[in-house]
Amino acid sequence: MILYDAKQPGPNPAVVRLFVHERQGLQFDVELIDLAGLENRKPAYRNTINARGEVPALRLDNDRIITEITAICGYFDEIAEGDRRLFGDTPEHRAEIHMWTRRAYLEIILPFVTWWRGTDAAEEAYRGHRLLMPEARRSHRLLADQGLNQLDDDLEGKTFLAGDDLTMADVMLYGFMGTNVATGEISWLNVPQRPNIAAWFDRMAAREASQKMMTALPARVEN
Ligand SMILES: N[C@@H](CCC(=O)N[C@@H](CS)C(=O)NCC(=O)O)C(=O)O
Repeated sequence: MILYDAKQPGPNPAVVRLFVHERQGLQFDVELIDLAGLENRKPAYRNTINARGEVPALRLDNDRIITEITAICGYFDEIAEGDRRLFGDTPEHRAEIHMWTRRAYLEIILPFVTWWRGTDAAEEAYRGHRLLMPEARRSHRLLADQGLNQLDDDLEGKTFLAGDDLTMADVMLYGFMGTNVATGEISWLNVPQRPNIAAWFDRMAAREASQKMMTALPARVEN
């Protein structure tokens, strides 16, 4: 099994790395794709790994390719050794984790990523390989703030998004927020005016796995 990870700390690869470090019990090879050199947009990658030109991607032992970070993390959760499942272990818990993962993505991540895609930094990064929407910045900043305000209320009295234990929902949100706060390109994501998110963010940032997610995985993962 091969995970195509990014050489650079993009948020989507960071989500999978964070998942791998938190979940543990996984063994696979890693190949690094150079996003800065647009290796992911070249025919060799698009024709044999991911026609969408995106990273990460997972090649199974039967050569089948799985893309989309929730699908990759979900697959890893099923096959990993050990019983610390991050997608939940009962139908109710699984549903709750899916609910929070989806809310985090739709209400917060998608709006702020769309906002970011209207910046000069995004234009420079994609160099014409993605449809950017600078005209959508204002509305998506409002949407992201609305989602963050709601989450701040929702987190009152809670340790993690879906309760007392870290789950895929936290991995999803922190993978995106942590990488974007680190680059400093989205200064309004984590602010003291949203104290419950700020406390959750600090809790996440203090974890060893969160620090490791900024670095590409080694050529072989055996954790
Ligand atoms: N829908 C994909 C998104 C993956 C994605 O957009 N990855 C970024 C890195 S953070 C990428 O490959 N960007 C390079 C590009 O689009 O040229 C997923 O869930 O995995």
